[in-house]
Formats: sequence, C-alpha cells, structure tokens
Amino acid sequence: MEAPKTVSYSLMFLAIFVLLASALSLANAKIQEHEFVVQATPVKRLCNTHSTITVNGQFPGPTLEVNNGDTLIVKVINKARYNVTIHWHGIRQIRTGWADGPEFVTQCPIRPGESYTYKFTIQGQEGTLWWHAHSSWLRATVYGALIIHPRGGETYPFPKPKRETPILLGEWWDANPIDVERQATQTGAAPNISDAYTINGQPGDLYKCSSQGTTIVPIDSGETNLLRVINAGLNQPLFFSVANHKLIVVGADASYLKPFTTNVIMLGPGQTTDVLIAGDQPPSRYYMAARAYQSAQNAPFDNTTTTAILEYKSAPCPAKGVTAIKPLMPFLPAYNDTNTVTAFSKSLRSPRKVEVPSEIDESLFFTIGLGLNNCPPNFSPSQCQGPNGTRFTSSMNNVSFVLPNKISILQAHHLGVQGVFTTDFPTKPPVEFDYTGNVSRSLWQPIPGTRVTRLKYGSRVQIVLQDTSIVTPENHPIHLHGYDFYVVAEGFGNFNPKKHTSKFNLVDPPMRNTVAVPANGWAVIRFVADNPGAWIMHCHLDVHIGWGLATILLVDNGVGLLESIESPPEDLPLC
Ligand SMILES: *[C@@H]1O[C@H](CO)[C@@H](O)[C@H](O)[C@H]1NC(C)=O
Ligand SMILES: *[C@@H]1O[C@H](CO)[C@@H](O)[C@H](O)[C@H]1NC(C)=O
Ligand SMILES: *[C@@H]1O[C@H](CO)[C@@H](O)[C@H](O)[C@H]1NC(C)=O
Ligand SMILES: *[C@@H]1O[C@H](CO)[C@@H](O)[C@H](O)[C@H]1NC(C)=O
Ligand SMILES: *[C@@H]1O[C@H](CO)[C@@H](O)[C@H](O)[C@H]1NC(C)=O
Ligand SMILES: *[C@@H]1O[C@H](CO)[C@@H](O)[C@H](O)[C@H]1NC(C)=O
Ligand SMILES: *[C@@H]1O[C@H](CO)[C@@H](O)[C@H](O)[C@H]1NC(C)=O
Ligand SMILES: [Cu+2]
Repeated sequence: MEAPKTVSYSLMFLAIFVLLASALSLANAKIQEHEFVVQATPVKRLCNTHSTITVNGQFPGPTLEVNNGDTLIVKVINKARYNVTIHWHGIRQIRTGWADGPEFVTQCPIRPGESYTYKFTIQGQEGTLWWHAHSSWLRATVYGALIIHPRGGETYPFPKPKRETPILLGEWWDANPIDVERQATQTGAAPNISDAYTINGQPGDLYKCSSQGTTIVPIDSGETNLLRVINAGLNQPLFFSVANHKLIVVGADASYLKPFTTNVIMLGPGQTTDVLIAGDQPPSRYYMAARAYQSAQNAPFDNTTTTAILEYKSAPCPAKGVTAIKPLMPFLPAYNDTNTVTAFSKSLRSPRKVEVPSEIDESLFFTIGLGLNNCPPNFSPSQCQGPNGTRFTSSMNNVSFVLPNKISILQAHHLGVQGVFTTDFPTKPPVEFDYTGNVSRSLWQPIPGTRVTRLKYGSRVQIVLQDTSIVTPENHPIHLHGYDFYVVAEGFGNFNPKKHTSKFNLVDPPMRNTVAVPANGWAVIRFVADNPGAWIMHCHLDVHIGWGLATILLVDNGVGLLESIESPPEDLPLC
C-alpha cells in the first residue's frame, strides 16, 4: 500500500505548489482604480476655441499604464450633454464582454448625468493599446493611450529603452465633430473632412496659430526612445516618419513583432505600432510628421501634415534674439503610395513560430465596401446630397449594419429577448461578382439589417475580408473586438482559395486586432473563438461605421464557468 500513498503525497505537494504559485502571481498583479469624467472643456486649436468633450479636462485623455495581469476599474461619469461609452481598444475582455463598450452592442449608452464602472483584467497582453469613446463621433476627442508593461520581473524582448513616448495621432475639426456627423447623416453626403491632424493633441507648427503648443519629444545622444504610435484619427489612414532616424518596428496592436527597420510606417485608424529610435544623429531638432494615406478615389481628404519635434537634450541653444533652429523635415510618401503600404505590411512577422489554427471549423467570406442608396420617396433632395442624388451607405456581405436602440445585442442574447437581431448573417456574399472590377450599378444598394454570425465556443475561424470597388476601392481598417487574430495573407484583386490558400503564412504571421485590408484587395484572418460574448467587427473609419460597415460575431459560452461570460455588472446602463 506504499505506492498510492506516495502518489497522494506528491499530489498534495503539487496542489500546494500550484496554490502558492497562483497566490504569488496574484500578489504581483495590481488593481488600479480610476475615475473618468466626460465633460465639455474649452480647447483652443487652429486659432479658435471649441467646447470640446474630454476626459478629466485633458486632451488627449489620461494615459493608463498597467502591467500584464493587472485589473483596471474605471468609473466613467458622464457630465457631457451626449450619450457616451468607452471602449478599451484591443483588450481581449476575456469573459468580461460587458466592459467592452460599443453602444448598443455590449451596453446601452451612459446617459448624461449617469455613470458606469468598467472592470476588466489584462490577460496575456503586452504593448500599446488605447481607449476611446464608442458612441457617435465622440472619439474624435475622447481618447487616450493604454500601455501594458510586462508583468513585474519580466522584460521586453529587446533592450530596455531609456525613454518611452506615446505618440497619439489624431484628427481635429475646427467645428463640433458631433455637428459634422449629424450634418452628414442629414444630407446623406460624405462628412466634412478634418482641418488638421494632431500629435498628442497638437497640430504642430505647420498650421496657423499652432507653433506655441507643438509637441516636443525628448531624446539624448546614445539613448533609445520607444515610440508607441497610435492612429486615433477618426477617418484617415496615416503615414508616419521621423527625419534622419530609422524606425525599428518591434510591435503592433500589443503583439510583438520580429524587429525590422524602415523609414516610414502606415497606420490605419485603430492600429498601433511600437518603434524604437536611436539618438544617433547630430544633437539638433528633427520633425516627426504624419499625413494621409488616401486610397479612395475622387474623394476629398485632409491633405495637411502634422508635426512634433524630436529634440536632443544636448542640442545647442539658439543665441539670444535668434529664432530656434528650423527642424529637418522627414520624407513622407505620396498620399496614394500604396506600394509603400504593401511593402510595410508584408514586413510584419511574429517573432517566432506561432500556433495558427491549421484546421478550420468556420470558413467565412465577407465583402466590405461602400454603396449608394437611391433617394427614398419621402426624402427631400436636401437629404440626398450623395453622388447623383443618392445617400452614402456601406455594408458587409450586402448587409448594412443597423444597431438596435432599445437593448444591447449582448443583453438581448443573455436574456433571450427575441426580435432584436437574427443569426442569419451570410457566410459568403449572397451574389458572387468581380468584386474589384467595374461593378454593375444594380449591385450597389445593400439591405439594412441587424444580422449576426453565431459561433460555437472554441471553433477555429477563418474570415476572408474582401474589398469591393463599389463607389470606390478603399483600404478599410477592420477591427475585431474581443480577439487578436493572425493575418495569414493579403493580396490584391479577388481572393481565390485555389490559388491563394497554399501561400498562407501559417508559421509566423503577425497578430493584430485591426487589419488594414488592401484597397481593391483582400486579407485573411484566423483565430480561435475562445471568448464568449457579442463582438462587433467593424471598419475603424467612423464615417463607414455610421453607414453600416460592421457586423457582430456572437460567440456562445463553452462548458462550465471558465468558458462562460460573467454575469452583467449591477450598474450596467440600460436603455
Ligand atoms: C461643413 O463644411 C461646409 C463647407 O465648408 C460648411 O459650410 C459647414 O458649416 C460645415 N459643417 C460643419 C458641421 O461644420
Ligand atoms: C497634398 O499636399 C502636397 C504638399 O504637402 C502637395 O504636393 C500635393 O499635391 C497635395 N495633393 C493633393 C491631392 O491635394
Ligand atoms: C498618385 O497621384 C498622382 C497625382 O496626384 C498621379 O500622378 C500618380 O500617378 C498617382 N500614383 C499612383 C500610384 O496612383
Ligand atoms: C453620376 O452620374 C453621372 C452622369 O450620369 C455618371 O457619369 C457618374 O458615373 C454617376 N456617378 C455615380 C457615383 O453614380
Ligand atoms: C462599366 O460598366 C458599364 C455598364 O455595365 C459601362 O457602361 C461602363 O462603360 C463600364 N466602365 C468601364 C470603365 O469599363
Ligand atoms: C444587395 O441586395 C439588394 C436587394 O436584394 C440587391 O438589389 C443588390 O443587388 C444586392 N447587392 C449585392 C452586392 O449583393
Ligand atoms: C441616448 O441613449 C438612449 C438609450 O439609453 C436613447 O434612447 C437615446 O436616443 C440616446 N440619445 C441620443 C441623442 O442618441
Ligand atoms: Cu471603411
């Protein structure tokens, strides 16, 4: 009878060890509590002062810095006159979908005068993410960085940089962005383009009245600065570059990458890229700059350039009475330089071999693109100011997504409320056509609907995202909530499984939460549906979300508590 005893002793020791280890890692993890007051604040930019919606009176809003494993508790108090919600962009929200934030998807909006406390734990993520409003166009000014450091005692997979600087690229309207959005909704036309881009809230000294506040980024000779670049712009993919300094790309969307060197990066709205720059140039002042990558054709865009100044601490001071040294300007690609975008995107690789699902349970094919609605009979011409008297629209698989307005999708699912959505979102385009060719006008008008895709817990999913040339081809940054996914392939023209499947990178594809699908092209993503909840997948150009370029992946609970979504918090806003 000796043997069983030994087994039970060693089992006991194992149990004690496991308990100790988890207690230790819990002791390491911290709980951070914050209060976000959403409020109108006077902000002066481009010579004018606007009553701007901010968080805690800051623009951009506060930077949250946490370690992997920490829990964030953020009480959002709405003192503004608009409905608001906050989304924690790229946080997986494992089992905590109620804290994800998109209005009418995982919660009803926080109404003026009310509050809601978001609570979630960061699990297995490191790098640069951000938070932003996910309600109307409020995120134009309601956003900030969310930086996840490694757990205590763990290190970056590259030498620790001396400094780290969040670089938030934004888009500024010399108007109330909510009015810009409302005007477009009324007229059916494209919304006004922005008046400036910003770096950390400042347009920089190439714009009128803006030299005073230009953002200064410090560096010193011989040291390294980790730039955590975030495209928080509302509608515009952006190129970013630093004069005379190489960018060593080490991460994107809070996933590490095999480091590579480049002069320029491109970020679609929603994307982040971590780059190291070395202080290896003569001590001086250098511009870092961002401007548009524009792939839509015949569409007006904001063609201005935002700058910040990379300043060496040891840079010589200008003599008295002499104006500061004019910084050197970096080379930025032409607005339509798709080749540079493709070369950059093809350089992204995971640091090592990763576990990409090789067998697929759910193979989905979603077209993404614009459309035009004929003017409805009861509309006046002033409401149909899109091309040739139409109204702009947008869709995935010919479904133009409509949000519910009396209950969120997640709550309707949780409570079994019928009639809010249907689970018949098409798994492939209802009509097959030459997606990137000259598309017949009869295919341009999609059908509005709240249709979702239901996925079993743990299913291995592949989605082909195929741009269409309806109205115009365009690079759409498609963002999936609740998940990171591998981008296993990208290309131009029509996706062809026979031709393209064998070329998938199933070894070291990059992991992202937002993929910039090539204009007149496609991207293929793969992930395991291991996080139950209602997850919106949408174009991160806010102009396109409003037109319906979104859908929902509804992931069922698995077996047992640990594979099921938690109960909704008691203060969850209801409609
Ligand atoms: C949009 O631009 C037009 C033309 O410049 C201007 O008249 C209008 O006031 C702008 N709309 C808003 C909401 O700022
Ligand atoms: C955009 O601005 C640049 C100068 O910054 C100019 O060379 C270019 O022609 C402009 N392009 C368009 C399409 O307006
Ligand atoms: C980019 O636009 C310029 C004119 O603005 C045009 O001459 C050039 O051919 C375009 N390049 C590409 C790659 O489309
Ligand atoms: C608008 O109508 C004109 C003239 O019929 C045509 O050339 C153009 O292609 C139309 N534009 C769209 C977007 O349908
Ligand atoms: C696109 O197709 C329409 C009819 O389907 C035709 O009138 C038009 O000329 C075509 N345009 C091009 C550029 O091929
Ligand atoms: C979308 O559906 C509408 C209505 O059935 C149809 O007229 C149109 O051709 C469809 N378009 C595509 C791309 O399937
Ligand atoms: C604010 O949210 C409520 C639902 O909670 C909704 O009924 C109302 O229409 C929203 N207001 C606006 C201006 O969207
Ligand atoms: Cu889009």
